[in-house]
Amino acid sequence: SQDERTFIALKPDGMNRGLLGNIISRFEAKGYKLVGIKTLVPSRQLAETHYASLSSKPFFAGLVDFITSGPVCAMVWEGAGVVTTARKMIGETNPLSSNPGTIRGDFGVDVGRNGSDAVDTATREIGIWFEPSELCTWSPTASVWIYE
Ligand code: DAT
Ligand code: MG
Repeated sequence: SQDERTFIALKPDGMNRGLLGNIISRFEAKGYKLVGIKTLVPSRQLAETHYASLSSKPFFAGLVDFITSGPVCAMVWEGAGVVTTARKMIGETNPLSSNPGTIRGDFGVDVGRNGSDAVDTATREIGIWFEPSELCTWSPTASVWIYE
């Protein structure tokens, strides 16, 4: 459905490299709609909650150190199939396995970007990072050119 939403975060490496505009442009050009965005340095508690499912992994502490080390741009994007399609646009977790044309494939960063992997994960992640009042429900005037 057209009101499917996903959570997308650009981590400190991408923010420091000035990749935010390029990444927003890709989702915008695709026809997806930005309904929430903010820049913050996440607390350890926020990071640990976000990555709770990875807490037993050997890289967990390093991952939390990294994502709390600088600014993160947290976004919510909306549109048909956005959870699955955004994952495809982002590429594989390992940038070396990511196809050219994907964000990770094109920018080759080691831990570049994160996008929800399933609709239920997306709902959980959006709830961790955003208050409902921080999300904007709107209809772009271009919708008629994007959806039948
Ligand atoms: P994704 O970011 O593609 O959703 P994930 O949820 O499995 O991947 O992992 C979250 C982050 O953890 C990922 O962006 C980078 C880091 N990570 C994953 N696997 C890793 C590994 N084997 N070694 C180091 N960091 C890893
Ligand atoms: Mg993930």
